Amino acid sequence: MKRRLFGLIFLLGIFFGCKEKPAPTPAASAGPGPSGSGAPTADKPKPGKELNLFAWSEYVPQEVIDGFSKETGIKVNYETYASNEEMLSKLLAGGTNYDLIQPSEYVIEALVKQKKLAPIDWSLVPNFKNIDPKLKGLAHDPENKYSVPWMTGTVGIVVNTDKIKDPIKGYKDVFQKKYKGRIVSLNDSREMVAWALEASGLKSNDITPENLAKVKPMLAEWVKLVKVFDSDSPKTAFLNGDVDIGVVWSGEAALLYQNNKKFSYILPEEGAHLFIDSLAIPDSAPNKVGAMMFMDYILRPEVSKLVSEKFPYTNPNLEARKLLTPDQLANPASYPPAGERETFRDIGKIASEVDKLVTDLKASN
Ligand code: N2P
Repeated sequence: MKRRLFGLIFLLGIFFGCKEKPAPTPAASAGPGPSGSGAPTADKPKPGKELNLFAWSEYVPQEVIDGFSKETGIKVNYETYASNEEMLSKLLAGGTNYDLIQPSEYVIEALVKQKKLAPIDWSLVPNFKNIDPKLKGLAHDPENKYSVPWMTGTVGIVVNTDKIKDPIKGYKDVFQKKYKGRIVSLNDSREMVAWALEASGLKSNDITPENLAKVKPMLAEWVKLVKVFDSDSPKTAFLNGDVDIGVVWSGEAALLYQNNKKFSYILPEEGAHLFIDSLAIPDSAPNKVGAMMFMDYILRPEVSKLVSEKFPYTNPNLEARKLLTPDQLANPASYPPAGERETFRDIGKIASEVDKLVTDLKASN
């Protein structure tokens, strides 16, 4: 286990530490941009027979995979991960054949800088038009060349209000001694460091050696209070009655709220951030055409609706949103009040320090 973690931190260090590569020559598959007017080619490029999808756990409904396979005859192999860093370390270690990955914005930003993603041929992904324009042209993919938003969301606090009566407003109210052994937390170093920064009045992207040293004592206290670290399915600890409070992905919170209104969702008052998880194609992908077909398939409103039903994050597909029920749209975890929220940025080589800090604190607990 230790060796694996060391390997992960080492790889992240090398990856994020790399200098930006010089501008690439455009890939042969690059087609017109989403707003381009390139004429469709007469012969459609042919996909490979299999598609290797490497995506977050609890995020891609089997029904969607089956529907795609049935229609196209392409077999989908779905492998899961529970953090961006886990995905990156496997991708960078090589020896894999991933056609599609599903990173968050800060990892897309890093992968784009490192020229590790294949440009998308938008003539094969016309349904990109369904994506909320507010999610286009953002810092991680300014020219919309490499990524298709899957879901967006926030990270917030869930409270079982049958069990906890105190008002809970922010991270500091969660990580209190009196709740020791009743807390679930995402098992995610970048997230935890961001919470501690926000709880210290700093910005989630202000990750410097000094700021890491500043939040270390707070994080050391926090990890001692946590009963369950789980990024895959933190809702389970609530449903089993193992915990009464915690910090989780908004989609997990939405499922809890759907199950029982006693599970309330609170955006931390110290500051909440937004994540944007997108599909992207590694430059080494053997089946790029199949990957783009999958992108277009999940962008169909009726398919995207299935994703929202199973995993109720914030759907970035405006046409799909029209198909959701008033109840789904009223779920406060799925569709929180609008607000200016930061997204994580690529922080370069200090990413490995973030991982090491939290990993070490957990190990010494
Ligand atoms: C889905 C995880 C959501 C990913 N299980 C948050 N970036």
